[in-house]
Amino acid sequence: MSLTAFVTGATSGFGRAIAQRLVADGHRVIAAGRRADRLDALRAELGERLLPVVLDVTDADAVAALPGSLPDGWREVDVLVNNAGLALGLDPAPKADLAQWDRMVATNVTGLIHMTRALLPGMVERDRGHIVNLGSVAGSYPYPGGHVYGGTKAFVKQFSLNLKADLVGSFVRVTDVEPGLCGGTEFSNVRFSGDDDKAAAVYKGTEPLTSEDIAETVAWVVTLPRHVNINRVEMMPTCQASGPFAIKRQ
Ligand code: NDP
Ligand code: 8X3
Repeated sequence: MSLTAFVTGATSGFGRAIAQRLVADGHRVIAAGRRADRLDALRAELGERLLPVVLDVTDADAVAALPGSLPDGWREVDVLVNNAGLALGLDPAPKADLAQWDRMVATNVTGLIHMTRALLPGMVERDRGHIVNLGSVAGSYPYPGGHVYGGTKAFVKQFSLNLKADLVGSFVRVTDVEPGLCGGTEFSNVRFSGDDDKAAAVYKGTEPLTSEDIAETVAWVVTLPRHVNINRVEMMPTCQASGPFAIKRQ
């Protein structure tokens, strides 16, 4: 069955790979992000089964207007992939930049809930749909400097589970995909404000997850029979594990 998916943050990393994978599998994708040139390139690469939509998920008015503003034939969204998101900084909480904290909340939490609220009613009305959220292992396991980023992803996890509680009895599904260390995206370049050497050092000597691994997971959960809901998928590369408690001894 061919699906119509709306993928936020499709200009880079996971979002782009998810768009590429879903189109390759015969689905149609509304690809959203702020960088229009990247969306145009994706459209040139993938053809008419990809619809580029320039969208900042923190623009509440633009998000609220979405259902009515999509072109005819693209309004019945089967799958929303809430992927747009970012981490900013890794300084300890007392030194962290409050503006960066606000931006993470505005994008990872407020943007994600507004997108969901905009597209969910149509799914419920059609009794068919799937919200796939990009959480993170950072939403379950603490690490120094993870403060607000991890907090936003813990929100995404619990919001996903609570959405499911409201949707039980319908055929609208909810999945939280929670990756760990994943290379080949702009995630760390953004986190370290364009310091590419610092970003590259995060992955040095590792064999991290790839965007294609995440796309594979998304492609899997959205094509399962409608009676199967994968609630959470926690993924780490083989080279990663959760750490021990920190204990400061005298
Ligand atoms: P990238 O930085 O490569 O991609 C992030 C995407 O989000 C870009 O396409 C960017 O598009 C988009 N985006 C950011 N802010 C906004 C906004 N305000 N409005 C619309 N789009 C926005 O990162 P990843 O692909 O690695 O990350 C994707 C998601 O996966 C994020 O939610 C991240 O937290 C999560 N994640 C990442 C992991 C990793 O290790 N890479 C691990 C676990 C989770 P544009 O700038 O064009 O708007
Ligand atoms: C991204 C993974 O460990 O950098 O969510 O927080 S981590």
